[in-house]
Amino acid sequence: MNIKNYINGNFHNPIQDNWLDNYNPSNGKIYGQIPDSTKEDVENAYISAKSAFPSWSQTTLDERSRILIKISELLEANLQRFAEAESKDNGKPVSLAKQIDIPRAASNFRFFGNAITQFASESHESIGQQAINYTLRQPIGVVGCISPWNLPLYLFTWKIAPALAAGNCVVAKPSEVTPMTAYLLGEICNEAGLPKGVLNIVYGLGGSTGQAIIEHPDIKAISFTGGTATGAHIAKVAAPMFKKLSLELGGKNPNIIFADCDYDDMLATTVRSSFANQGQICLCGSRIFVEHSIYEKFKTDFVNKVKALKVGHPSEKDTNIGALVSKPHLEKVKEYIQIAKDENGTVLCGGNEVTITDYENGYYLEPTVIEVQSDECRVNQEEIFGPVVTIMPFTNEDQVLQMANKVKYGLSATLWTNDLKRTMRMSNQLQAGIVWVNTWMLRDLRTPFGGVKASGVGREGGFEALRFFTEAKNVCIKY
Ligand code: TXE
Repeated sequence: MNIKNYINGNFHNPIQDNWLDNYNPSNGKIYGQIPDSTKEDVENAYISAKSAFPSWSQTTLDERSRILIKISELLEANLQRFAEAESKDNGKPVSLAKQIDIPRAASNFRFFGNAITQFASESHESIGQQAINYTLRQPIGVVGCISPWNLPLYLFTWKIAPALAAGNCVVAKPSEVTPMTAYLLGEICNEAGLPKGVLNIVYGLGGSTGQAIIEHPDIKAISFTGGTATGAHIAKVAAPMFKKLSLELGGKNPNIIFADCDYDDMLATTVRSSFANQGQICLCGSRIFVEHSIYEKFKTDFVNKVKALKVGHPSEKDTNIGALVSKPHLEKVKEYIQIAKDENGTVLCGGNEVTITDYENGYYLEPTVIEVQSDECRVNQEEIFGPVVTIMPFTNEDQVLQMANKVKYGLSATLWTNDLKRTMRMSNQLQAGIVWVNTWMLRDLRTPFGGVKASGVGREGGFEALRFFTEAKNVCIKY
């Protein structure tokens, strides 16, 4: 199936007629092609967005909200089709896409469709100066949204929905590795009555299509989720043009387990926070630190549970771990397992590729647990972004806090304890944008989402996202 650029409400071949292959990770086969879009395609998308802006930015909140909620309903009505498409493109179990990716993509549209009706700005009376100030929150114009391959539709819509709700028009690019559900979204937007040109989706490589978006002089804001190196590059390109930037980048998140936690809950959740989506979630707790007194017990129980996870074809109902997203990514993750061995880490389970009958060329890897000797080894410092976690014991709060913070990243942290004072102390001191206590990935879309240090700048979610996608203008009236 060939994917086409979605520009001005229509589907177009790329101007140069160059195409890229699209792979199915579950069997390693090419199953379609996507546009290898150039600067000219991006320019067309921009022109379409620019033409739609005057009208869209003046559309009533009621009307914008109605359309966004309609998109959400149509996504829900097409759950099975979208979940299967996401799984085929990404390798994730269909069951996961059905339970998480697609419902959350629908929630993004519903949430921001509602949120915009509640978004208000401030007014300040300058007492004694006979003046009143009020702040306008105006849409920026044409904005760029660039998303990664791990949660394709979920993260794509996480940017697009607030951008549209705030009255902007969008030029968006999904990852070239997982373009399919973005393509299907175009059809749904038409069906929902989103006016032509309000959303434009171009497909292609980061270095060319993505680059054309970030260096476009009139695309004034970029919302990006992806690797830290790409984020740094985008910041460099965007800074001299004074673009607004929201960058959600990599993570190497600590999962800190104290002996006083609810053990069974912790164990079940830790399996999930380690290996959900084949470990390809920026929020996964890939560094597990366990209090010394329960370390040996945890090690045995955790490894047993991980060994019981079924690696299988994404369409099978009992599959826990599907395929990794691409061959190069599989190779990257395998390299890290070798690095761990070279660094004297002990592979407690996993570490090998898995061959599945009839799908021998799929990108399958066993969930892998590595016991490390030092928190400073490479596998404990660098983002692997696959089904690989490290474990090591700690003796006290100060020590684990220091280890948790001693990485370049700062996206999320998970803490397992029933000690309230310790919870408060540690939550204050963990260098992260998000701290989960006795849970993981429990999301409320009103909360700020993003990281510190090399995990990015800016916050998404709730009114933070609506603030990002608007410019504040103060009007001061003397009376
Ligand atoms: O991401 P890229 P990659 C991490 C993870 C992974 C690593 C690299 O560790 O192994 O990043 O993954 C677009 N201008 N994360 O290489 O390249 C690209 O086309 C504009 C964590 O796949 O950052 C895609 O749409 N755009 C992350 C998007 O950026 C450019 C999720 C992300 O791809 C561009 C994914 C450019 N010059 C990977 N170059 C998370 N935070 O969840 C690339 N792109």
